[in-house]
Amino acid sequence: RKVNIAIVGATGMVGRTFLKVLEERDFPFENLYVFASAKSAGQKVSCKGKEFIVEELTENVFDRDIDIALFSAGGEISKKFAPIAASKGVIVVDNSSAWRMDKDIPLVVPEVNPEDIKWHKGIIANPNCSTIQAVVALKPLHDHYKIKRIVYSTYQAVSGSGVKGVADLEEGLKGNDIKTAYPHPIAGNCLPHIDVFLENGYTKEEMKMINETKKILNDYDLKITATTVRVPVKDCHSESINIEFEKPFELDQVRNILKNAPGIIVEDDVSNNVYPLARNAAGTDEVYVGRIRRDLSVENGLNLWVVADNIRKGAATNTVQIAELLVPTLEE
Ligand code: 11C
Repeated sequence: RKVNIAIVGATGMVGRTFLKVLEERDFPFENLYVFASAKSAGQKVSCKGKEFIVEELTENVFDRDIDIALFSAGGEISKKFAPIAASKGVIVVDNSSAWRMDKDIPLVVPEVNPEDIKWHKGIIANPNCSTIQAVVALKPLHDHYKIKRIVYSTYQAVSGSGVKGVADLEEGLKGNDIKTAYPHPIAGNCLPHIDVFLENGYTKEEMKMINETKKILNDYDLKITATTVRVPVKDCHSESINIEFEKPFELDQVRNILKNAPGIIVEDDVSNNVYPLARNAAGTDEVYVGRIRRDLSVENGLNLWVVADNIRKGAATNTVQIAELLVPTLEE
């Protein structure tokens, strides 16, 4: 069925990528509406060869016939406008962190827990980028060997901070250390600091990875710790993931499970220097897994290196994939 779709935050980095991904995947929309702040109203964006004029987001915009709205305009906008849209019969797929840990709201990665869209009450949350790529790799292994403990160490791209992060890196590389997104220069640095610090000493990004992983894998017994680091890379988050399983495994079987799992490309041939790289993953929708090897210090331990495009699979593509799951559920 052809659907009417809306984008909230259409002029932002993720919003523009929504348009690109809808076009690339030939998403079956009849009408597309694009909304943003008053500041961006009147701008033109394009999708599938047509131009669309950005309208100011107000409470009334959802009065028209919209089936699905993809939101990426920050948590405050989502908190206010997602319930308004849902109350008017629009299904919201929200890319912000506003609703992710709400127990009445599904948190979905289509390769991992597509069944969770069934219990939505009008809002579905899209996870944090660093969580999405991790759980795509972890899910098939959890199904086979049952994960006991995870240690995440991330190397995250500046595009995760939006245009300011990218500007800080680009200017820094030219020798101009502007600090619009971070408290320290990002060029030539690794900052063990993503989002704000919490009372427990972790950053919000670290706690998002811990809490969202448990919710998506629907396993609150998992023991997880995380250190998230911003690195001077423009696009794609890279992650070292250390896993301890309950059951024993063979490395060949792990490789096969990952090769056959949805959304994953295994790149693991160290004799030829082949392993996932941010520059290769940029602009693609898959999750790349390599450096597959035993953790020799514990029983049933495994190490992985996992890379994905944080703006695409980590945000826009995952949100559009959720919308694709919703299409067959819409009433005629
Ligand atoms: C980063 N993960 O790389 C963040 C960006 O909760 O959706 C996405 C924040 C979020 O800085």
